[in-house]
Amino acid sequence: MLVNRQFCRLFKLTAFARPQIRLISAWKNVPAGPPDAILGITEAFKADSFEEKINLGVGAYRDDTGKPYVLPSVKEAELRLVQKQLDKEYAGITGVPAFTKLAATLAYSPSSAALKEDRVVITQSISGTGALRIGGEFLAKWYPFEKTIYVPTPTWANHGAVFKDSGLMVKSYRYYDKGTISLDIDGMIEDLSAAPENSIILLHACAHNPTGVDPTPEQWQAISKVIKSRDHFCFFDMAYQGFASGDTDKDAYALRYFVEQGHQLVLAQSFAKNMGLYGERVGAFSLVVDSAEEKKRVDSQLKIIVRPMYSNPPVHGARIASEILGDEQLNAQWLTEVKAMADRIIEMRFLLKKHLEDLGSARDWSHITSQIGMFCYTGLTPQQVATLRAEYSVYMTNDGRISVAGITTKNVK
Ligand code: IK2
Repeated sequence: MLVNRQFCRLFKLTAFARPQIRLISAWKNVPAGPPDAILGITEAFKADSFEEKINLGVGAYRDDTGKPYVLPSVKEAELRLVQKQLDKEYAGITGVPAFTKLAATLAYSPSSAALKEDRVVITQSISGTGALRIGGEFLAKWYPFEKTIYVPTPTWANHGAVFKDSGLMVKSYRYYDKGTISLDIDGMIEDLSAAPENSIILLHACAHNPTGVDPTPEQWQAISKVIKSRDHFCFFDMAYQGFASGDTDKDAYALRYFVEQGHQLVLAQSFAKNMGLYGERVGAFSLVVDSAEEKKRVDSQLKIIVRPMYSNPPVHGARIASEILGDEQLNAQWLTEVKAMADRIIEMRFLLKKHLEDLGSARDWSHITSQIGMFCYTGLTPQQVATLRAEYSVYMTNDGRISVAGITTKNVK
């Protein structure tokens, strides 16, 4: 029945019979979508009443008490910001300039020729996901060849959706060998060679999510060679700089090597993990271009892409990151904190492996300690994952990925 407001007033219908101007809801045919592959696990975890439940789903760092960790350097930076009594004016479309300059230096290194020659275009982004999206949109609009991006199998669960929604075609290349629990370097090289020339190749700069398996420097060199020989274009995703080895320079090896080799590339950076700024959404998207003149043109088009999406980015998190990166003493402190987070994860890997062996597991668990970064790709089957969840309240993604940061000295056993 069509019920209008006058009718409701007349018959004193209020809360229980809401006035409705449509006979049929506009959303009647919207089907329920599946829960997010990663964040859906946190929802299920929260609903579990078992006291000793463990969430190894989402890739967010926890301290040894299992609590979210605010880095002391971040707390100090926030105190300094409060004392500065800054205003809350809009940032420009490409964000806080001090932040983007420092973010580029962190990624490409202070001695980067591309930076010195003013050939790096950069914009602040809504964390790493936003950077990937800006990159996807830019390539979909301006990449002059076939707009297909090749992502590793497996890859972060959100990559496909981000790039597809940006307007790119998404295909995959072999990356991980389940049999050897290591990099399928031959399969990867073969697939990159077989991809049509000028394809876009997504590369995880370090701490590959979800496998925790990174190429060695020699393997990166071979990858660079095949990419060059096919004139492919690289899209680096660096969401974990510092988290893999505890050293931000070491973790930027692949990116810097590719730039040195003359690859024109783009980069998505996130400060969610290495500064623990998850909810502040601090990131950057950058492109290494040919000249300072080209930089100006590309920069103008980046602005045209960002403006209708979210106008300009939030300032607080970017100011925190600038405060840390721009102050020698605070930066040194932050680097020791990044190292401590990476070291705690490494320690938990050793403990987990040791307990499995002490308990008499006949399986080879050496991959727990050979993999790096936040995640361990355990090799557990979806059925085993379901059993762990139903019978022990241990939550992880269906592919058997665990966030090692969710393990503590108290719950590891
Ligand atoms: N790229 C990769 C490879 C990532 O892993 C992430 C963060 N993923 O974290 C959640 C999880 O896998 O459990 C991102 C990009 C984007 O991160 P953000 O947008 O938070 O900076």
